[in-house]
Formats: sequence, C-alpha cells, structure tokens
Amino acid sequence: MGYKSIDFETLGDDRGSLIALEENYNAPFEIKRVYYIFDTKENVTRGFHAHIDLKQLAIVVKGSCTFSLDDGYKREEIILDNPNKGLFIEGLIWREMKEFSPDCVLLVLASEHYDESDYIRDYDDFLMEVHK
Ligand code: T46
Repeated sequence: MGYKSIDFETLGDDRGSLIALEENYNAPFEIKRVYYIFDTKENVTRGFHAHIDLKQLAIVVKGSCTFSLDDGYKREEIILDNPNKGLFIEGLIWREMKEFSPDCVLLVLASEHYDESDYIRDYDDFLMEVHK
C-alpha cells in the first residue's frame, strides 16, 4: 500500500524517444482501464479522493502537474514533468492534482474498470478508514 515513483527506460534512437509500458512489468498490475486528463483549466485542482482497492500508474506524457499525496499521516508533493517517470499509487492514498501546465496530458493506467463505489470522496471518511 502506498505510492512510489517509477523511472521508465527510454528507448530511442536518432529519430526520437519511445517508452513502452507493459503490465506486470514496469506497470506493476493487470491493466483494465486507461484514461487521460487534458485541457485542464488554469488553477484547477482535481482529485480530492482516495481509492479503496484500485492500483494506478500516472504518467504525464506532456507538460507537467503536481500530485499531492496523503496517507492519513503525512502529505507529500510529487511533480510529474517528464514522460520517463511514473507515479504508482495503490490503496488508501488521498490525492489531489494541481498546477497543470496548459499543455499537460496526464495518462493513467488502472487495475480495474471504473467503479464509483471504490472512491472515498470525503476526507473525514478517508481518515476514518485509514485509522480503523
Ligand atoms: C484518480 C485521478 C488521478 C468515468 O466515467 N470513467 C473513468 O474511468 C474516470 C476516471 C472518470 N469517469 C467520470 C467520473 C466523473 O464524472 O469522469 C468524470 C471526472 O472524474 P473525476 O472527477 O473522478 O476525475 P479526477 O480528475 O478528480 O480523478 C481521476 C480519477 O477519477 C481518479 O481515479 O485517481 O484522476
């Protein structure tokens, strides 16, 4: 449970760069869903929730944004500003995403199909879940 940064190997040659994501290898779970967030308006903060079981791997394929991650004890900010870096998040982590650059494309690989019942969208409920 928790989160960690993952550095991806950049494959490339004189034509440019390429990164491959493979399930149960550099994406450490079975991938059931992919979504991407783009055209985020200036000064918008998204997220404000935790997941119960979901595993996710977030990659900013263009631009930059900041994840604020809270495990119920401490909060840490992680800047994603390079497509060779991923942020793996598993389990009860409250997340907020902010400081999106205008060109930011945030790609997320997820271990489950979309399921609203896996979301905890109230911070007090999140703390209760962490501390129970
Ligand atoms: C997360 C962060 C990083 C769907 O219908 N299917 C989907 O797969 C997703 C992700 C969202 N939606 C709907 C639900 C809402 O009506 O799209 C709308 C926006 O979703 P939400 O407000 O949850 O978006 P964010 O940016 O706050 O959070 C998203 C993910 O939902 C979440 O799992 O960890 O990105």
